[in-house]
Amino acid sequence: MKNLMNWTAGAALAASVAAPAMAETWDMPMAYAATNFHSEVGANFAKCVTDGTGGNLEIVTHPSGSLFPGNEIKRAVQTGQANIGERLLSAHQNENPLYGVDSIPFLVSSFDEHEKLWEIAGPAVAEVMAEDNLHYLYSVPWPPQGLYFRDPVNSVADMNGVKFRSYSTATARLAELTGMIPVQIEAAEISQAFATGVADSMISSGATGYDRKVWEHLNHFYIVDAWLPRNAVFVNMDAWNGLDDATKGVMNDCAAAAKAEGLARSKDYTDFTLNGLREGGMTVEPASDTLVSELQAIGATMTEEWLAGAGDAGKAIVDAYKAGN
Ligand code: PCA
Repeated sequence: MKNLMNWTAGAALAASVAAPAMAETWDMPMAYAATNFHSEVGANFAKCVTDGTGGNLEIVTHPSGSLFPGNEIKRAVQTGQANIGERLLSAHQNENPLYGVDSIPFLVSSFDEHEKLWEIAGPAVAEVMAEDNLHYLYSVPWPPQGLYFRDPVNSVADMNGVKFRSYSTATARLAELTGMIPVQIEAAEISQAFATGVADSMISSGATGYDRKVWEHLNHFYIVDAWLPRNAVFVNMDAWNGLDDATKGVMNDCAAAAKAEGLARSKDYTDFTLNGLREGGMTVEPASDTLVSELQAIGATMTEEWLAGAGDAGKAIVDAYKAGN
């Protein structure tokens, strides 16, 4: 109900918006399937802006990587090939470690902890985005990340040589440190990757496994709550600067509503999708104590590596987060 009211408030602002000289349409590339909650929230956001500007700024979403594949969306918006887009920022950690602040293993394991971290880290990430010619609008977390395997896994030794679908710098590093073979694959392609044996495992949320019906190929989901990565929505900086204040106001109100709706839906989707994996025939259980402690040791290595790369800015974020907990 609260979310609905936020959306209504965003749309209600519509009436008071002064009309820009010419109506514009902005294409919004998104990487995940139209039925995924991020994509649905993005579609609501687009409608909120379209309605809120009386159609003067129409935003049209293109889910499933149909306009640009996931790994090209950030560059497309930076260079103005698209004015707005959504992307999993941690896939760009190689460009700047701060993009991977949401993927430090075991730093946070719940939505509440994650939101606290993001309150501290978000402004710093927005600054990095501005250097990349992007204006940050809003972001939404995925549910906690767990491990998917075809065969049972009780320890890191069981992972040796397994082909592992990665989606970011941290996921690829996790594969290396556990002796697996990382293959970077966008979510839109994973059903095919599992069907053809290009990969036999991944780390992801219950949401992505459920959305892609991975029970057709994989049998085990181990709950480890490694981290909660975010999808961010951002605008080409020049396009943003070209908007009048009233339109920026509508965008900001719609972004705030989208952020709130996205967080609520991500939380709701967590148990729903883990149950969906069970109904699909998968075993869903906590990882063994051995596996948890081995993964924590690997997580400590990855945390050190991240801190070494992210320098003072990264250390300040982690210190501030830990001080508040
Ligand atoms: N799903 C996305 C990223 C994190 C998640 O839960 C994916 O697997 O691509």
